[in-house]
Amino acid sequence: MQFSERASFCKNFLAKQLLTLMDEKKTNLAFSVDVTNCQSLLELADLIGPEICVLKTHIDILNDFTIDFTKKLVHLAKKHHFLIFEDRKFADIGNTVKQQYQGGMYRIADWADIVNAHSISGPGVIEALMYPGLTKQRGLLMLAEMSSKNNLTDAIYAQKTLEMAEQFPEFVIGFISQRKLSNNPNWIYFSPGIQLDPGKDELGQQYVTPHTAITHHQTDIIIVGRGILQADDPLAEAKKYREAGWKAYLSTN
Ligand code: S5P
Repeated sequence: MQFSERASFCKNFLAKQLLTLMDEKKTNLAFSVDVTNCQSLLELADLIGPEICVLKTHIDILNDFTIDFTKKLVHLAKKHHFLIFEDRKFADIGNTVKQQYQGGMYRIADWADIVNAHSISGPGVIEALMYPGLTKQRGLLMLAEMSSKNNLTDAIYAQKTLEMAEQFPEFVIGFISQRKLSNNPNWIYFSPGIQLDPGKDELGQQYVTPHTAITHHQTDIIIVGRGILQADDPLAEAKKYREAGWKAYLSTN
């Protein structure tokens, strides 16, 4: 089913917006802009923005963060039509997570369209994020599986995460996973651990190609970090990933 058709099955506004955006912009590439200073992040977002549907951040690795930076990032997201995904991986009890989402110095709920959470602490984490999140038209991804070697997210864990998400379709938009988990077309699957050359890094990360992730594992969005960041020409490399991801999507439709 095409992304645009799937939008009508989504109960969350942002999920519909994302699927429509992907179809219109013809990209299922998410760029993981894992750099440590604000200026580099903004320059890369401006450069790679036209190629992507989602820009993924790790706000807590920036060494010169200011709230003003988030305003500039939101401006770039509007300029290039991408959504901002803060890869915060919330994993605590609901009461703590709610404060981590709305408060502190990062004020994530104010600028991130999408955040993600581990299911390890139970559905309270979703409820905690949902009340502030829905008032700002945000969406949540649940971490059902991880890309790293010997991780603990086995098939039972992934299935239980799916069942937890099924209780909150108005807020959960999909999963961080290595494969499709359900036949319900409303879920959007984001897969990290993607490079054009499969392999691994020295700290347990494992890579498959865009083709394998989308055609064999039936995921939707490829998350690429160092595959683009460490290239001599990040823009040219992003275009290669975009093309590989979109070609694989078209081959399944
Ligand atoms: O299972 C996971 C989940 C995530 S969100 N494995 C991951 O690698 N990630 C994130 O995706 C990770 O935190 C990093 O920001 C990105 C992958 O980066 P790369 O440089 O290995 O492509």
